[in-house]
Amino acid sequence: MRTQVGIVGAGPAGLMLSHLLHLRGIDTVVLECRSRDHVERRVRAGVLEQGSVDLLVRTGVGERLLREGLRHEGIELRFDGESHRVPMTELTGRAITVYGQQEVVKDLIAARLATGGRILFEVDDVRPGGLDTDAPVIRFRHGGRAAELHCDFVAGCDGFHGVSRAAVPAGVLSTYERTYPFAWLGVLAAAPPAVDELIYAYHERGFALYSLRSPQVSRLYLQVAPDEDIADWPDERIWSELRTRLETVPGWSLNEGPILAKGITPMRSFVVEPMRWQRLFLAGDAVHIVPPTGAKGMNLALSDVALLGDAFAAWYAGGRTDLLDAYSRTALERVWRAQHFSWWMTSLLHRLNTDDPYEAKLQSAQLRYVTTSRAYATSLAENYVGPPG
Ligand code: FAS
Ligand code: PHB
Repeated sequence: MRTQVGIVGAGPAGLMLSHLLHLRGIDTVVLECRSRDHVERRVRAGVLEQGSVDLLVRTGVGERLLREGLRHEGIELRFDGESHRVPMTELTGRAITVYGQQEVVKDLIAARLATGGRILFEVDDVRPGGLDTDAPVIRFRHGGRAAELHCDFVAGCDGFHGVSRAAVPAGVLSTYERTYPFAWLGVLAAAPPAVDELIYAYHERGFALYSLRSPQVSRLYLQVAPDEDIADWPDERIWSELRTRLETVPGWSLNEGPILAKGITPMRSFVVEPMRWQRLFLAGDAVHIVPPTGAKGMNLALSDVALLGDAFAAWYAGGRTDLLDAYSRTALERVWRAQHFSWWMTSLLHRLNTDDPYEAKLQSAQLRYVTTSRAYATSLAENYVGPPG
């Protein structure tokens, strides 16, 4: 097989890059190790920054997002028996949209297949090679047969556990990481959300988040120990803990309902630099991970490939290498801003060391400052809604 840009991974990064390059007349092939059904059903992120919404809409894949997405102009911080709204749109002029990552993936797959895009699902043994030549080859197996994809460039969009990052020779990449002493237990429930906007709750037993997917479906999270086993969390225990941590203001209660999905996600901050080696360009979770407290993961992935799409387009249009050469440096500026914000939001809202009363007092003081200082609230808001598109 032959293409111009070989893309490994059909998540938001890989699919969006394929779509953006198609719009510029650049041919791609996307290699995905899971099935189409799996990637379209995988429940993950839920919040799109204004810039991500604008990107999807202006590139023609935002029609269902505009119809079904839920535009939110604020979030709520809940602590010490109080609830405080951060009026993000009033403070920044921008909003967020709640729209499940799996919906973005469905829309992008549909758009690519409708325009003749080549996405090979259920491939295995993917091995990018020749990355330090001008003729890379991705070897893989599909349908039980060995295959080769000859291309000009390889985009590694295969997530944290993918193979692309590992294709870079030892000694080239610098790794920056932090692990956290907790994980998130996430549930998807057939329960009408009892919220108009997201609630981030700080509680002595741990963090809780009340999000949603539609007027009929709630998405909720609990801070749990890093080694928790989901088998130890029957539905009733989940709802009991959510009630304890969220029902802390008079007259308010959450809505329960059948749990459709539940899982535990580890928490880590992770970046490798640079985001490029020769003809390999890394994007999204393949090259950075943030704790989801700041709702940055998917948005960063889309931001990376928006840059990469412009850089490939400049190369194919006129042989320009300046944007390709600048990709890593430019992307990392946004990545590190999001890394800091995600760490800050996580540190603010989670019980980090339950034996340290001083830490809890600092967190309460910072939460009170966020909810009483317009300047500090604006700082949170502009990081949360993301930069202008
Ligand atoms: P992805 O991981 O989405 O996509 C990579 C793709 O590559 C996958 O489809 C994978 O199957 C494929 N792949 C992997 N190895 C391959 C190989 N060897 N060959 C071919 N294909 C391969 N972010 C938030 O903002 N909020 C959240 O609540 C949130 N929850 C999350 C929960 C979980 C369990 C996980 C893992 C992540 C969560 N994230 C969340 C982060 C998530 O949304 C990512 O930021 C987002 O998926 C990044 O998109 P991609 O970079 O495309 O990577
Ligand atoms: C979600 O709805 O899945 C979600 C929302 C906000 C976050 C993380 C996850 O910070």
